[in-house]
Amino acid sequence: PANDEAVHDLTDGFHLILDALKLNGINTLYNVPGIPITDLMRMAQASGMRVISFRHEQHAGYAASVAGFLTKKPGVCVTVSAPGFLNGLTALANATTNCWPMILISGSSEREIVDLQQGDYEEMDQLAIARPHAKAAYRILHAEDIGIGVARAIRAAVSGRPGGVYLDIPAALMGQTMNALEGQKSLVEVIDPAPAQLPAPNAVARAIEVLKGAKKPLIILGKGAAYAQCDDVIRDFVEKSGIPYLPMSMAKGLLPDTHPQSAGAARSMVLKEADVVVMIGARLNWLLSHGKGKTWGTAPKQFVQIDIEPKEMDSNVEIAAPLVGDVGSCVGALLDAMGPGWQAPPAEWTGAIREKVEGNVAKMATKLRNNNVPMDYHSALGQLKDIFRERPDTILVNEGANTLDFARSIIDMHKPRKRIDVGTWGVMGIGMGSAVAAAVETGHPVVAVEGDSAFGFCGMEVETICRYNLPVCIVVFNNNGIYRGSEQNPLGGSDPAPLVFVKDSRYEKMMEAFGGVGVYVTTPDELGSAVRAALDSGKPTLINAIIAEDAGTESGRIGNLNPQSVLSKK
Ligand code: OXT
Ligand code: ADP
Ligand code: MG
Repeated sequence: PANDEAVHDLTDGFHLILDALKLNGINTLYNVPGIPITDLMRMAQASGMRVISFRHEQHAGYAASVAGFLTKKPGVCVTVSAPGFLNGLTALANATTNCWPMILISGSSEREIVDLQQGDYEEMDQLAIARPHAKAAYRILHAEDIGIGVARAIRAAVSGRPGGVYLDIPAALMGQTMNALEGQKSLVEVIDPAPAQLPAPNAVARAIEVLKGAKKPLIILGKGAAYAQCDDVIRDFVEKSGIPYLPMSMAKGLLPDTHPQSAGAARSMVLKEADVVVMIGARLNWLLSHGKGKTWGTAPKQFVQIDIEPKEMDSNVEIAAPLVGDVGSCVGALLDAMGPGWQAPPAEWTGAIREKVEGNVAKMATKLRNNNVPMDYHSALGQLKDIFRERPDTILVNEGANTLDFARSIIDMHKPRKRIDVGTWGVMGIGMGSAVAAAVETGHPVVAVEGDSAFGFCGMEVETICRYNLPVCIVVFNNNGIYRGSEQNPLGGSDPAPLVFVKDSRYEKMMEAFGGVGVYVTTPDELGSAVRAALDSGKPTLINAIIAEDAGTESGRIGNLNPQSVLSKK
């Protein structure tokens, strides 16, 4: 055994991992503790890091991914081996799909035993399993490699198209020792982890030519544009060009949804009629009907696309003017190249859009003021729309089907990166992890508007919210089920239909169980008061908002994606 003095000169894997993260500005860890990472989490907290422990790794992982989206630094999730790792992997895959930087660090069993499949405690070849779901996957076997291993993980997560990175840390690594001074020297502070990527000048010139030829131009802003945190440049480009813009859901608020150039309330019309479409940090995936078909009308279209990922170009349709680079540099270059005296788009185009927007907004407004009991989505969300206008710094987390789709179009966002939702996969269960990360990373209050099904995927994390006393107000839109709670078992047996839950479930009591505030509301006024009270107090609150069972539609606005049986009609 080393004498006291010798131990003083030593560092170990535990400390090197934490020091490497802190050296790179990572000061928060989202985790679920257990063998072999328990002491790592204790030491992290003792060293001044913020350690947020969840009840299930999936939510710790979603929190890390949302931290990545909000901060442009990789959010870090730490899990135990095999089952904990797999729980976290869902979130890592989701981060990669959404292009958000995240690092999943999982403890693992000993290689010698795993590789011979000798049945170790929580044995699993985690590195191999993570690789196809991550942007990169690494394992560190020696304490002296921790500095480089963490640096690689960080750079891989945030450079180019951001994504999820897996970092495997075998249990034995944490206990390995080395000379403290040598250890400190082995750490790497990543220099310029996400370097600017400038577009080629001829690519900029080509894009300007295409834009100049447009009679009905349209800008589409995606969550890559929100991630880029170059809000002023984007605003200048939109305003100087005079081109109407359509925000994808998590790009809402990049410019306020009430901006006179917003075409959000004329979505179908602008997609059909536009002749030149400038994509900024948005992909032509399913959410944009792959850039073709009925949604896009019959008029010929040209696309200008700004993306940091070269392979994104021509992924679904031809891109007339690809601009490969980071959003800030590309949009900045377009702004410069536009020069003075840029011609605004024809007034027939912008005027027609304005007319459509105003018509749709007015039509919507009449639905938002009803006082039906039980509430419908419109009357409930009308209240929340007012609250977000009054308190524009509040972060909205949103999931469900009808709850998601109605909230997206009804609640205006007024500032960038205030809306976090189900993202590219349309995944349920992101709510509580996202709410925790939003509160922890920004300090702003959070309102999580959750379908009752969506909430069920992550509901146990209300304990986490209470434990850390976070300013999170959860509103469960309780319609007794998935899409609608009114369905019956066609055979009339005692089993309920597959989509329905226990009637009149008292979700608010879950919050009370952990010391938070629970409220049961049935009217729009009660809902509005309860949310305002929650935001004023900053106390963890769950509002069980009763929505009419039959107010929703199958799959919200994407019912067309359900396969149809010719044999049975719904
Ligand atoms: O222009 P038109 O006329 O077309 O009108 C559009 C806009 O112009 C207009 N608009 C406005 N009008 C007036 N004023 C304003 N301000 C305004 N703004 C817009 O409104 C319309 C609509 O506008 P929008 O939304 O922009 O346009 P549109 O056409 O909808 O856009 C298309 C899309 C595809 C971009 C958009 O719809 C979209 O982003 N959709 C995302 C959908 C999505 O991801 N859904 C979630 C998944 S659904 C399903 O998979 C569910 N599951 C299965 C499951 C999942 N997902 N995950 C896991 C892990 N397991 C299982 C489950 C279990 S949902 C679900 C649970 C559901 O039940 P809940 O209880 O949770 O929820 P409830 O349904 O509430 O019961
Ligand atoms: P949305 O769902 O909002 O349409 P997507 O997730 O489909 O957005 O698209 C985001 C796109 O933004 C991705 O193709 C990604 O490569 C790109 N992206 C992310 N960050 C940047 C950045 N800083 N600069 C340029 N492109 C980026
Ligand atoms: Mg529901």
